[in-house]
Amino acid sequence: MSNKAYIGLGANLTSPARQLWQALHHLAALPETRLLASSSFYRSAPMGPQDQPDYVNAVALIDTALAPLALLDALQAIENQQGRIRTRHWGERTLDLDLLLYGQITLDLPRLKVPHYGLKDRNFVIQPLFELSPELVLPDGKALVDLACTTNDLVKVAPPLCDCRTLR
Ligand code: PH2
Ligand code: MG
Ligand code: MG
Repeated sequence: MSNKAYIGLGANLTSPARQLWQALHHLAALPETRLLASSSFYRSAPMGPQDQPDYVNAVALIDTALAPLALLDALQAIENQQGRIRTRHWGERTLDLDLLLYGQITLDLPRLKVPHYGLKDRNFVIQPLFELSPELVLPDGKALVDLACTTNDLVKVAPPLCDCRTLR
């Protein structure tokens, strides 16, 4: 194992918080992977089309031996298992799992860009990431704390999962 990866979780359909809990269980059950921590769950207004429900977002930290593309396949399998249907761009979804960071690796493949392209300008990613790892430094040398959001448009909706061993 020993590749630390951060996964962004988001949902705005069919009991979003329940979708996130279920996704955490699925992450914990991935082969060659341990779920180390989850942030709190945060509610926020939708980015993109406004005629869709609010989102619930969180970030999980895993330790994995899966290579980045194998991990991406596994994340997409979990999305599909939880009824993901691809509709419009930035549209509503039962579950979105984004590979945000994989150690200090930078990847620019047709299927996968790491760090995730939206990481730096989405409060619903930065805030839960900061909750988990306030001292995080991105592969480009930028400290997460310097991206910290000034607006406070996220509302905490669930306490942090302090002990991820209950999900193993
Ligand atoms: N995801 C989207 C589109 N818009 N808005 C919020 N607040 N949170 C999301 O996770 C989100 C979004 C598509 O990935
Ligand atoms: Mg996304
Ligand atoms: Mg996605």
